[in-house]
Amino acid sequence: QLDVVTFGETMVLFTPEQMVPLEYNHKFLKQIGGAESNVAIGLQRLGHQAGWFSKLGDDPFGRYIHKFVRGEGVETSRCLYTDEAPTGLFFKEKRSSTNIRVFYYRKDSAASLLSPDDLDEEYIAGAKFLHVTGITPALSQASRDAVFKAIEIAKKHDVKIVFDPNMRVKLWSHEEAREVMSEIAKEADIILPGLDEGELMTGRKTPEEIAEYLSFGQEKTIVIKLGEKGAYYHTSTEQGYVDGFKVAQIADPVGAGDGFAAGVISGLLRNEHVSQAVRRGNAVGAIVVGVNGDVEGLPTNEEVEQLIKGAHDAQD
Ligand code: KDG
Repeated sequence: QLDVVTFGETMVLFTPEQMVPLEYNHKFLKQIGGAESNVAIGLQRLGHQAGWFSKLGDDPFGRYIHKFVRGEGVETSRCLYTDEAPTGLFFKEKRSSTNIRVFYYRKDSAASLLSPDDLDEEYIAGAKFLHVTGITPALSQASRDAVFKAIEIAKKHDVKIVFDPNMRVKLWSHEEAREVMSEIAKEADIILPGLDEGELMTGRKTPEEIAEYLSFGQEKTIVIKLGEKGAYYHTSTEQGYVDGFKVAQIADPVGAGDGFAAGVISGLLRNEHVSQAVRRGNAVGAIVVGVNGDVEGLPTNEEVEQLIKGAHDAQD
C-alpha cells in the first residue's frame, strides 16, 4: 500500500556553477525540481512508500526525470508521456546562497496538460494521504480540474488530504491564487502554509489568527511555517510553537518547504504527536538547506533522528 500519493509538474533544473547574473554564467549543473516529487523523494528517504505521477514530454528530459524519481524508489507507474508538449525546464540564478531567483520555461508544458482523465481512482484510493500543492492548479484549467477531482476521490475514500499552498507569483495573480487556494484549504485535512501564504488566504496576520481562520471550525491540522524560527501548529484541541534548528550554513534554501512537508507527513505516518511531527518537519527543512539542489539534501531517517537527539541533548 502507498503511504502518500502526489502529482504535479517536475522540471529539469539547471543550476549555475557561478554566483553571477544568469547571463554571465556559462556552465550549469543538470538536476530536477518539482515540489511534489521533492516531497515524494523526501518521504522515500525517511522510510515511507510514496507514489508520484506527472505528464512528461516524450523527450530526453521527460525520461531523465522519470528515471531519477523512480531511482529514488518512488512508485511512478502512473506517469504519463505526451508528444504534444515538451517537458518543462527551469533555471536558478544565484547571486548569493540566499539571493536566488528562478526562471521558468514551462508555459504550455507537458505537465500543464494533466487533466482529470489522467487520474486513477483506485491508485489514489489506496493511499493513506493525498498531497496536493498550489502549483498544479496554477498551471492550466485542466490541471486545476485534476486537483479538484483528486480531492473528490480522496474524500470519497477517506484518504487524508495534505495541502501545501506553495504560492508561485510567476504563475498566477494574488487574487486568483487566493480564491483557488482557499477552496482547496476548505477541503484539506492538513494545511502547511508559510506565514505570507496564510496571510494571502485569510487576510489575517498572526499565526494564531491565520490558523483559527483556516480551520473553518473543523477538525483540521494547520501548521504555519516560520522559517528559521520553526513553526506554529493548531488542531481542534491543541496549539503551540515548535522551535526551528540552527542551520550552520545555507547552501540553497529552495526545497526547504517540501522537506518540511515530507517531515511532517512522516511524523503523522508514524503516529507521532503533532508537535513531534512538526519537529521532524523542521529538522528535514534545516538539513535540506545545507545542500545545493532541491532533492540532493533530503535526509534519511537516521540523519533526522540524530539532529533531533543532538539538539535535545544540548538542551539538557
Ligand atoms: O519547492 C521547490 C520547487 O517548487 C521548485 O524547485 C520547483 O516545483 C517547482 C516550482 O513550481 O516552483
